[in-house]
Amino acid sequence: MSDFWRPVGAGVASVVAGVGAAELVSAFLVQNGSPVLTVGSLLIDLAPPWLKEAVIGLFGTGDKAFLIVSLAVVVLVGAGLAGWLERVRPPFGRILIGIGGAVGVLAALTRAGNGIVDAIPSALAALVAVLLLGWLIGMLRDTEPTRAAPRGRVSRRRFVGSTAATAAGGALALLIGQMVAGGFRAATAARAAVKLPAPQTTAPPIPPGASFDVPGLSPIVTPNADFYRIDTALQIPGIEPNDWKLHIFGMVENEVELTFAQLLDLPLEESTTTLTCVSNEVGGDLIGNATWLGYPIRHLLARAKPSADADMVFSTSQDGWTASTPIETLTDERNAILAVGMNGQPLPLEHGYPVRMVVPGLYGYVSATKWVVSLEVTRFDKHTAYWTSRGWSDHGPVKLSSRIDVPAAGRQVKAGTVAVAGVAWSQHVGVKAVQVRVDDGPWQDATLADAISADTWRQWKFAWDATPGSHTLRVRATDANGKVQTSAERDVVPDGATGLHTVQVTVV
Ligand SMILES: Nc1nc2c(c(=O)[nH]1)N[C@H]1C(S)=C(S)[C@@H](COP(=O)(O)O)O[C@H]1N2
Ligand SMILES: [Mo]
Repeated sequence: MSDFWRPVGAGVASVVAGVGAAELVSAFLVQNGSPVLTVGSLLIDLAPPWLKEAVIGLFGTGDKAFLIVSLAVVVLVGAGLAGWLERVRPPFGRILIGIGGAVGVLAALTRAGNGIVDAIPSALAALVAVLLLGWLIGMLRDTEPTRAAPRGRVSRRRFVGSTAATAAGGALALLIGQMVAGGFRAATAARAAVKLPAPQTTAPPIPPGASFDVPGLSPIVTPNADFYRIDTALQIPGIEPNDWKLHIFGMVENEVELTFAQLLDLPLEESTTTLTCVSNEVGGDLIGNATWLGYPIRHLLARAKPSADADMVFSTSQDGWTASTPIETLTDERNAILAVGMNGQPLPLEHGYPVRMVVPGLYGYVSATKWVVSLEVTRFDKHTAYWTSRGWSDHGPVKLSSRIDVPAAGRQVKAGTVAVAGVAWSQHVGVKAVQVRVDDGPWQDATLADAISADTWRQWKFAWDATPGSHTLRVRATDANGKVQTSAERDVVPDGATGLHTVQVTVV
């Protein structure tokens, strides 16, 4: 290698390693934050129409491949230039890489629907490349003969080896990142093509009186983008709906197999159900309410004919996660469904696309299997599921609970009438009353919004005549059977937290 190619090689190797690290991280962390594709989509948006048409005219459906190849060439030439610059005019090489990273960050931040995390991969790419370039060019400098070390302090072979290793490591990371992200992208594309059938049975309309207009109060139906997400999936399973199949087996008379197309052909029903995580702390936000489209699991189990001594259904997701659900909650009249739709959309990938379970009245860890692929009819004494083998209770009915949304804890509010509002839930039982207590005063009735059904949370509000000073607000709910929410404080392990949500506010 000549004096020109050595620093150029160091530049290329550093940038390949930076981009590789970023693609790997983006595949796992951001799912769609691939820096190269992000910059590509920025360019597509910025390109003048005549250029787009010319490219499509020349390359047809290969236009995107052309774009990516061109982009790769530009990045590699830039990387080589950065290496050379860093050798002759430091730190301009590293500055050039920084500029490249800034373009990626900018592209990520301006893409529709992106947030700050989507910028992480590009920033990471630049950081890794800058550090590696500094290291490699430093080593290159050390290969020069000096008075003290006439053959250089570092051998050229060592520099070349380090450069090659850097490039190879980067290429490997890039390859793995692409492989991992590929399944996800394919599933994203397939999801966009899914046409959900109209429900045979529509959800009871949400009564207009189910919602109060109080700023800061949780909306009665949680938008998909705001729905809490809890799972063990480091990488979201990317399932092609054509490959999806549900297998019902175990203690049954008939095994049942169901494809996605067959599921969509069944008379689907809509229902609104509030989902809660057992790990939700008192006052926590691991709860959301959605209108689901799906097929009752009881009908599928009726086809399979479970044996009389089965007491549990063991569901498994594509990625191996499992849940054990009491069989009676899947065979009784409640809306336990195999869901394909969430608030009018195919399930979002992170919420279980293409098919998940939703069972009113149970915490998610014993019922809400996302990416579900099999249901084994069995017994609690034969199998333990993912969380139940880690110390959580094997039955997980949702506990009666309530939350203050406004005023938020630690807030300052003005003296006078202050709207206190929140939500209360006891899925499949229903909430009958909510009360608020200010400091050591009496429990006072809050106004309840109309219920959608016993399976959903209910909004409540209370007009508080706030006087200056520091005050404590507490809330408690009463369920449809007249049971009052306990004030006893219990941790989330093993079967859900109890205690009253308490909020401190300063009135000025
Ligand atoms: N495949 C799979 N399904 C899963 C989980 C999981 O880790 N993997 N977590 C469960 C838990 S603990 C909860 S609370 C709900 C959360 O569903 P959401 O992420 O759609 O809100 O999914 C359940 N289904
Ligand atoms: Mo959960």
